[in-house]
Amino acid sequence: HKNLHLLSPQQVELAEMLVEKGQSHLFEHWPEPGVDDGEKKAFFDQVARLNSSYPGGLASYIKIARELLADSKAGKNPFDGFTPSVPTGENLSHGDENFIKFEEAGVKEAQNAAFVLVAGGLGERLGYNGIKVALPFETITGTCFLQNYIESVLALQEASYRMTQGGQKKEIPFVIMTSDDTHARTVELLESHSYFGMKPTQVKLLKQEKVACLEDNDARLALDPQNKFRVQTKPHGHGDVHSLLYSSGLLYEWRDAGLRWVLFFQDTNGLLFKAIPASIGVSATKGYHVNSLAVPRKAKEAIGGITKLTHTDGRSMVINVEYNQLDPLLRATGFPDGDVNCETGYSPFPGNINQLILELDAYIEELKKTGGGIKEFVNPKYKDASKTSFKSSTRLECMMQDYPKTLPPSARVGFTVMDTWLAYAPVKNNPEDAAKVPKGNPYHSATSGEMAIYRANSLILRKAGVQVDNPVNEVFNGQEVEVWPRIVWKPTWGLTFADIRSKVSGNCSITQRSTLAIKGQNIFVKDLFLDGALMIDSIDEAEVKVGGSVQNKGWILEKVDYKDTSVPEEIRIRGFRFKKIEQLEKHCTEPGKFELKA
Ligand code: UGB
Repeated sequence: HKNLHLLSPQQVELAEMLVEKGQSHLFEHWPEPGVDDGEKKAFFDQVARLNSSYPGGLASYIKIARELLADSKAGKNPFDGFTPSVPTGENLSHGDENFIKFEEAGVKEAQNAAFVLVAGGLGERLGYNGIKVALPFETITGTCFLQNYIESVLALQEASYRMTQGGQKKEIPFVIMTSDDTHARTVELLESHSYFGMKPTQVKLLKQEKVACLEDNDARLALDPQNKFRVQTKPHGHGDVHSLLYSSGLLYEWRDAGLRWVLFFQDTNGLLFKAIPASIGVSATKGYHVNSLAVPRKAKEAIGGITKLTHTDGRSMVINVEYNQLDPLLRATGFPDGDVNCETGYSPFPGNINQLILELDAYIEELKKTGGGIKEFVNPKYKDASKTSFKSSTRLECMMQDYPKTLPPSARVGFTVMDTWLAYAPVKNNPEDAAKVPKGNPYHSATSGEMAIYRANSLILRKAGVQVDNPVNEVFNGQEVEVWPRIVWKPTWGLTFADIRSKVSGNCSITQRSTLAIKGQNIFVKDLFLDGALMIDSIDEAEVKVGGSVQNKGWILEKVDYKDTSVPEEIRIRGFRFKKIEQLEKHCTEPGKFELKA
């Protein structure tokens, strides 16, 4: 009370609300007026931010926290009354007629889509010091994830326009959700690379705020251990993306511009855009309000399971059950073995890769009701079985894939299963943890993430008729991986399978020790024999035919240990680097037709 005169009327109101909600411990230690007054004001500035950035304000946050903490203490099962079963969805097989048909439909429809990248996470499991989107997704060209995403969206935009000639040329909106942990470095990455070729106005950044930490079951807010004039805060989770999009007004802008789809995706999946065209095609053809991308899941893999939940009262929904909840849910509902593989060698529940396609109109209608608020959860780490105190403060969290939980039964919620090799290779685990992953389960590391790009590109070229050598097995950073020929291309070269098939012909073959980089839209590979390294670069106005026999010493994969700090972090976390001995390099910088016959 002695300090009240320091505060504005709005801040006084906030202080009263906090006292009323059992939070007076936040001020108990405050000294006399005149001491630390600046800090006291800063405290209220922070509280005002925490209040305004949460739907319903702090009062609502505290109320929900008390309820969820009470449920957690009582051991209440969040799936009470629900029985899980395996849902049916669309299963796509890369390269077959159906897949090609969906890809074509998807590219046509892509100009009516907006892309939203959630990149507010620090990636604690990976432990990388930079932001994850700045990591190279492959180290032949050193292209980072963000560049790959932006170039893929631009390639889709062009391809979509080409397919609907005569229509208006649209820019596909690209949104990045950041947080205090990633915002400044994301802006810096974009600005220092001229937005990787995208117009700066086409990119929008939305920053998520952290939420207040809770120190006990009464949801008393925790003070920051470093500064007793601040509330401690932690990330609220990727679910924030919905309320941020809604409050930004972008959804209405997009609807007015005639858009139909919003695609959400994560920070480190270098394969993702190989699956995007076909999955937009599925959404458009099936008229799905919600379409989640999935891959076959190994039991206990750290990806959620897409599950049909049927309630005793008759309700049912198809929803992600997060990886830490699937096992207890199964055990509690008559599956005593829990999360295990079935006879196929995989979990019967498809694995959620958190790539969602939402139909814009239905999305707006839902968000009008919820404001984008997503059902939250709390995961306190208790000191002991009495569950009365926590080891460290906790907070409410939410996940973007929980969006369908509030949808009416009439909503068309589906999912699309693709081959893992085509669609999913995230970089989430540090080398030490990856090496401990049970044999047969994916590592989800920088090593496996990059090797997966080479495998996918090799397999796709094989399907397009190229003779690509088999891989060899090698161990990097304690992880055994398949090493395929190292092949990469720019998204403008091969966005869809039909594109790729139209660009390779004749008798082509690539040996296992080869490295190939195709960096130009109109590069046509015919009768090429590659045994070494070949890099071709061309401007869009050039048409280049490449063939003949290329043989050189090539690029060698050299092992590096992740503990060797003399090697840059983004390289040593993969366990290898390229030693460039010899290569054939061609740059076509003039418009016109060229033939390169080695
Ligand atoms: N992220 C944010 O933008 N803000 C946050 O506050 C937190 C994260 P993780 P997670 O596909 O592999 C998810 O940490 O949460 C971004 C799904 O829940 O990489 O453990 C962050 O930057 C799970 O069902 O993953 O697991 C990143 O881009 C499964 O599908 C994204 O959110 C799994 O991903 C995911 O964050 C998967």
